Amino acid sequence: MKKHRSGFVNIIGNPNVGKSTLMNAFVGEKLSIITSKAQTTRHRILGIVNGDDFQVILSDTPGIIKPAYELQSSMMDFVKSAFEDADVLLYMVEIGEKALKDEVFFKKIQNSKIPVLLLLNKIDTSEQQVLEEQIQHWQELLPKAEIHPISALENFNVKEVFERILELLPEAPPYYPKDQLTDKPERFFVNETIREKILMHYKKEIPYAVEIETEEFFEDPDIIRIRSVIMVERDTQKGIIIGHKGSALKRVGIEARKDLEKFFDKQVHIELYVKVNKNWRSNSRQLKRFGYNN
Ligand SMILES: Nc1nc2c(ncn2[C@@H]2O[C@H](COP(=O)(O)OP(=O)(O)OP(=O)(O)O)[C@@H](O)[C@H]2O)c(=O)[nH]1
Ligand SMILES: [Mg+2]
Repeated sequence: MKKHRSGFVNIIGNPNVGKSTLMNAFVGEKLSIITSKAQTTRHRILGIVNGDDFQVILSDTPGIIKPAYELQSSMMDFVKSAFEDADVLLYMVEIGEKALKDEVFFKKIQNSKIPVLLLLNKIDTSEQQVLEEQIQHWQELLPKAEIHPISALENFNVKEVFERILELLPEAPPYYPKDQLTDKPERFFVNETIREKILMHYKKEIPYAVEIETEEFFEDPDIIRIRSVIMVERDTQKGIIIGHKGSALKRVGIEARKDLEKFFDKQVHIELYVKVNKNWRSNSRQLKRFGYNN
């Protein structure tokens, strides 16, 4: 009989390089939201891939930044935790990038005792010669890392990386039940889906000042009824979220509902409210309530 392999495979890297896109590609479900804006992911999200003789526990993490307020410090705590329990590190960079902007984290990768796969992402946007230069650049910076050029978006080389991960995982029994896909509850995915629509439709600081809290999640046999609050930091932001005669908020609700109906494979009814929660991003009690402080 084949031995069972299991372990933690943690994806880290700069903002916007494609970490969440890759995690979703591995899992085959949209567990993490994806947008073209930096700092889309705020949490550490597990995506579990199960097979008869393996369990790969992937972690998507926030992009590495220098924190300017407490929410961002909590986000970086999630990244730190991902360094601590990894069996394999997936360090993701995108074509054209030179190194992690945070030197402390970069040194950790350089000195890592566990296997590091450097995933050079978005190669669909690059030419062969540029790709070769990039590979050489990373080989010099991280001589111990294995370099894999990929396109998470186009699913290029993703399967090969997964096969390599399986070879590197230790022999171990599964950590989670074999039918489990993630560590996050249903409400979390509701919150994230709404936040994705806000990242897509509002400009500048607005998405970064928003947090979602789902107050009700009732599952009837044929419909899920949801009520969520969109929290902003200031009164002026509340008006912007709602928009002229409520039109902007309505669009968020409609688009979130469509995605959630796909996600839960069921009809969804969603009610959205907007509330001001002054400076929640810098308030540790509020952050804890929203699940940011471990
Ligand atoms: N062309 C191309 N675009 C990609 C690829 N992978 C991801 N993207 C795009 O890059 C953007 C960021 O992707 P995400 O997966 O949200 O990146 P992330 O690293 O999780 O970002 P943060 O959560 O903000 O740190 C999105 O617009 C993706 O569609 C790829 O292989 N090729
Ligand atoms: Mg992300």
